[in-house]
Amino acid sequence: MSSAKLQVINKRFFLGRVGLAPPNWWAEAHPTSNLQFCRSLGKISREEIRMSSFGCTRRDFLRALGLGAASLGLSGCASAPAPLGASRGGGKALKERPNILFCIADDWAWPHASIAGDKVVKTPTFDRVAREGVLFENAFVSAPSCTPSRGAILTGQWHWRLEEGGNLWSTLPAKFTVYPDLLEKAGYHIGFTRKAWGPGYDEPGGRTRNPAGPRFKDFAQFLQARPVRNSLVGGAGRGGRGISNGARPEGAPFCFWFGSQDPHRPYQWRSGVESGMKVEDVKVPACLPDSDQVRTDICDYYWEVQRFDTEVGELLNTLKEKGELDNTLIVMTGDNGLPFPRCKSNLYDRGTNVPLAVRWPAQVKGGRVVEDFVSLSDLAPTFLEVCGLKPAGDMTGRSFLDVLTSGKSGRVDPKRDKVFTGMERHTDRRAGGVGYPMRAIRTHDYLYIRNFKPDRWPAGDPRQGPLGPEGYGDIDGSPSKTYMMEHRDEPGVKGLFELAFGKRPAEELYDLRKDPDQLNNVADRSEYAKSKEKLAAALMAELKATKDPRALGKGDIFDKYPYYGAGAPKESR
Ligand SMILES: [Ca+2]
Repeated sequence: MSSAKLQVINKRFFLGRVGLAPPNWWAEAHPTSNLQFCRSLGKISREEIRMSSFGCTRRDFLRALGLGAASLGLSGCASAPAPLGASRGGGKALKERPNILFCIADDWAWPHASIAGDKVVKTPTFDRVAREGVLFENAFVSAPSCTPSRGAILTGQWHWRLEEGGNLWSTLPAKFTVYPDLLEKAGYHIGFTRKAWGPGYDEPGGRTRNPAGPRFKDFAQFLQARPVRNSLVGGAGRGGRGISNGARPEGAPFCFWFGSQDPHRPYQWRSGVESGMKVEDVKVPACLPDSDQVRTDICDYYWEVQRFDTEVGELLNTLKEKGELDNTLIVMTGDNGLPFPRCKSNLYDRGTNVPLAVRWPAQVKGGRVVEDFVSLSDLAPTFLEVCGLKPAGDMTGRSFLDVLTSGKSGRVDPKRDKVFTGMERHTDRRAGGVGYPMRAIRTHDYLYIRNFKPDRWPAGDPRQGPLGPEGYGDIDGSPSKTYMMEHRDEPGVKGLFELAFGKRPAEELYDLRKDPDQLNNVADRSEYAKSKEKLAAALMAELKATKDPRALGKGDIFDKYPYYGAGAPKESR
């Protein structure tokens, strides 16, 4: 039976078994077992399907705001239309703080949106958010892998600072502050639905709930102003300080995380084509071979991108009905690139450059396209500033609220001329369960990658083995992967196969002015020696300044952390 067929069967099994939307993240460490997924879901149910009888009144809420102001150093009230940061004081102004709706797709890459020029995928909601807000062309994840990418978003830190949280299928130690907790302390009603931080386990890190907050069945339930019973609602929070019992206190602003599992694999084969997409119109990324099978696979990916887009559109409609659309800061983005060879789990743009649009008409002039570099680890300090709070002291991300409110397009902040990315362990599909450590600096003209262990296989070991039916485990099982493996010796595939599946030198440099697709490594060419030296120095300076263990000679620790995904030794689960 083919891998694609198995994936579809697995998806149906889950739908019937748990009665939820397809939980694709289980397949992150392809292949895994149904039993294992259900066990992990059961774990979530035990830990997170808990209700608190604690009610939060309006007075409690306002008191919480006051306490938050004292302990967190509130700079003032961001109340429209007053200038941001202006202090107006008083509960009323605090109450008028904006809501935040954070919508994150799973494995959605730039530029796969119609507003970015893609002729096949249709993303009317993203286009609207971008058109009425700000579209960022150069938004990059910290790591092109679910868990560390989401950890960086929540903590506002580079993922290499997050210890175990720098790896896929890990835990996020409780000592790392996350923005939802800070907003909750300041009186915000917080929560998430579907995929938040993860995949991984909260408990080993000392947490009693997902770092994104309490879990809710959906956005409508989250918005209810009365306690919710008999539902997937998170617990009271660690240390007894949590206040969420599912109720939205009257007048409280909210911060909600909508984590779609789209367009993570597996896909329904030919779902895109059967919905009317034409394979001949697909623009195949240059790192992939041009074949009907790959084009069909891309259409299936697009089909799930569209499902995410449609669902976010429904959330916007809900906000409009409640009269809260225009004082809600809405963000649409993705956690890493598309799940295809040399894309996701790689530091090339198709792995790290994600769509990002921000809409907040109360304070942000729309209709703008910004070229500044933004890391998704900048979101946490941005959210905090938007809500009148200061970033936590350990955050390495930098608020881009000034860019949002500048009213400008193009290159706005000269300091935002570069971004950093990195990768530790994705799957455990190398001998010894080690990762493929890399770090990169991306500027407008160059992409420089440092591979710290060039003797290892970037995409996972090629061997067949008991851990999976095929090797190269860091590449999600897919029709495109299968096609490349089966045609690896053919002209038109051979070179691309080597780039995606083969080993790589310690340094890679791509001249984006001549090679925007990042296929020709010029790291060894003398005419680039000076540029390479400058980029390498800037990269290492940032890594050292932010105490990256990999740059301090202590990077092997990342390979020693437990891996909680499929195929992991029993004792580490
Ligand atoms: Ca992902």
